[in-house]
Amino acid sequence: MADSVKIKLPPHDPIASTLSAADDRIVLSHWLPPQEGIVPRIRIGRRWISILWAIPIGAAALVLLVALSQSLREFSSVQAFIKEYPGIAQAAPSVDSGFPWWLQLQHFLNMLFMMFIIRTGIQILADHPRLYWSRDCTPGTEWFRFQHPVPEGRIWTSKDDSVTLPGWLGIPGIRHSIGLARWWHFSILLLWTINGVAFYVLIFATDQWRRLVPLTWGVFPNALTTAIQYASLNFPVDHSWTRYNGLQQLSYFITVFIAAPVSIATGLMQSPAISNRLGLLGKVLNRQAARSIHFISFSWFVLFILAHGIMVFVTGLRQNTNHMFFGVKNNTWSGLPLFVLALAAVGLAWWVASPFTIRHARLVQRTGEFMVGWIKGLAEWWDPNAQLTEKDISPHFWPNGTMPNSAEFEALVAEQFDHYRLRVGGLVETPREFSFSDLKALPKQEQITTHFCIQGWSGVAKWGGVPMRDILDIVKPAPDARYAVFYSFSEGAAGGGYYDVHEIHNMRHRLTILAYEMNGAPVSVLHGAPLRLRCENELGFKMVKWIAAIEFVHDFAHLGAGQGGYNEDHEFYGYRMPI
Ligand SMILES: Nc1nc2c(c(=O)[nH]1)N[C@H]1C(S)=C(S)[C@@H](COP(=O)(O)O)O[C@H]1N2
Ligand SMILES: [Mo]
Repeated sequence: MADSVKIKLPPHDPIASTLSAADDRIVLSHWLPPQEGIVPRIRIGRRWISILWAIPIGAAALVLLVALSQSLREFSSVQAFIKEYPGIAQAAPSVDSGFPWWLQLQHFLNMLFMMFIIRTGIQILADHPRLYWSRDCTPGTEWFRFQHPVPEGRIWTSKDDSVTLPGWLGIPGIRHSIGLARWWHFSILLLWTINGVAFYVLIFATDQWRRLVPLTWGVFPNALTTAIQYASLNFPVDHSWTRYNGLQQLSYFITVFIAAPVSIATGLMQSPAISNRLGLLGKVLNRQAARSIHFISFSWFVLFILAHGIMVFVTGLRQNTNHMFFGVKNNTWSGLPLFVLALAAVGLAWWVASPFTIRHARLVQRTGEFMVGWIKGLAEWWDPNAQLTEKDISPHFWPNGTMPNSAEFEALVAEQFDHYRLRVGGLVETPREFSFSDLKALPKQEQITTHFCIQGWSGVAKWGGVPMRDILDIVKPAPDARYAVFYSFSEGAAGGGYYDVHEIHNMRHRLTILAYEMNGAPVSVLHGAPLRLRCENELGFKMVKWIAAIEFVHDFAHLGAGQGGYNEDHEFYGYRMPI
């Protein structure tokens, strides 16, 4: 390249030689060993109840419901009520365009996309298998978990907490494969959202919206009588070609116009760049609240898909598949083969998704970066301005990562970092070494902010340290310096030095600091002493702990496996991670 001829590149910081190459696929022997979770539990008060209870309770409730509905229908008043509200509101306008081809296509795509979205969503959840309402994620305050209680009396990192899923359930099922699951989740979600927007436009451009949008209060009594009729196993007359009954209308409406947008919004609100940007909304609907609502919305989708799937079969498979897979209103066999074909396509995708992801992990990462990298790039420019107050500081702050274990680092700890030197070099006018007291002599900045770990937990702490912009002013990066590389004293989980790359504009942000204090005390070794980065619009893994050196570079392709950081190289994360 022309510019590399012009400028003489300074040699890399010596620590760069500790970086390691990485596999382009998941090699299980290099990966975190598997660890089983437990059957999901929900906390009610102080008791943890296994969700397996839903099976007998649900079955008993179903039997009771059938018996109750059947006896209800004996009453003449109920019969009159059903006659008045037979299932479809009298005033509901009918749809004249049947099931057009675009609706069939969108329905199929939706089915295919949902398979990926749901499975990768569960995979993402398995990386921190606990749900909370409060942003600090203190162990014991969860309302849902499929992991044992957090062990006491030992360091239990968030990686220790992640669990393995079966490969048919999660994508790719492997423990701590959140990086890959997220690429799928976000890329397919982008397609799903495009499909959804096209669906909104098309249903309102035609008369199809009338199927889904209830126009009178009559939808409620009609939904009730539909439920009674279904539950009594004496189904109402089906008019799906032109009009949906009250129950269909309500459940479809909730799915399309409530659950889908709620899922998208609460998904985005789990991102540091977005949550920190939303002011009061980001505080009230903090990351854990958003994550819990995201999960509840997901549960609605799963229940809806189950119920919807069952109804397709029990209310007339041939007629239903003729509607949705062939667009005809008759009793021929035309739709069924296409339905079977569609199921086979989804089944095939289901079958290959996990093995493909394990084998072609780097490809999944690259494709994901291509699909949604631009959205992440845009989000990086959002100004993360959310600061909290002392009373928001979390009583518990999950630790994460692999601790340094070199003799060099131990010696530094033993003499309380007296001989610690932070090297700052690379493409800068004045490379420098800072002693710990040099750094402390610079103006100190304090901030109370939320930490967003990619795995799902969050925590609030007060950080104190040196603003990166002041370091930049001292060393003066050259005009062609585009990234700052942070090298750590520690190795990553699979060996090789831990490092991470940041866009230089993020280094000038007023909340980007090299923290040496946490909650008013020196940062502990567990949390990154002597120095750890705070960069408030990125996910936690980008905030390197135990910083040994900072280097400014034009490009990072030559570092490690070239992906822009240790987790990017080894765990297939993206180097821009504001979402
Ligand atoms: N050197 C180094 N820095 C690291 C890590 C690591 O493994 N090594 N883990 C990262 C991750 S994934 C997170 S969430 C945060 C955790 O910081 P904490 O231990 O203070 O919570 O540190 C980040 N910095
Ligand atoms: Mo993390």
